[in-house]
Amino acid sequence: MKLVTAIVHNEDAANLVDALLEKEYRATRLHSSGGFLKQGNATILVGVEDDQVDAVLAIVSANCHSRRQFVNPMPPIMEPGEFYMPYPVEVEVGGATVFVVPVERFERL
Ligand code: 2BA
Repeated sequence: MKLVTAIVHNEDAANLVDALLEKEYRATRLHSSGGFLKQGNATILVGVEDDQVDAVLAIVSANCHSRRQFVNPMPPIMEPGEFYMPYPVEVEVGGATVFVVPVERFERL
């Protein structure tokens, strides 16, 4: 068995969960936030048999889209009288960041 952990954009999460449930995969949505952008995203957990991993990844890929976002860099420490003009930096946030890890034991108690 494997645990598929997909970190996805908030706006894609609902569609992704619906698509997984439609194919009868059980999923858990966690509210998370990215360390870099410090913005909300969603972490979707799906426990599946080994031979279902590729099908789950295909559903993730079909429902999650990359986006360009702007982030304001941290201003440097300024001396009195210095002037700093912050320019937003553009980053591409991927459709999904996915980890597939082995599950040692799975129980529904
Ligand atoms: P964030 O950490 O908020 O990162 C958002 C996007 O900012 C990243 O998109 C990447 O394009 C950019 N970025 C992140 N760190 C950067 C850095 N040090 N320098 C320049 N640009 C940087 P993605 O790579 O698609 O990641 C989307 C989200 O997936 C991340 O949100 C984070 O929540 C998660 N993530 C990505 N890689 C991860 C990892 N190795 N472990 C755990 N979570 C990860």
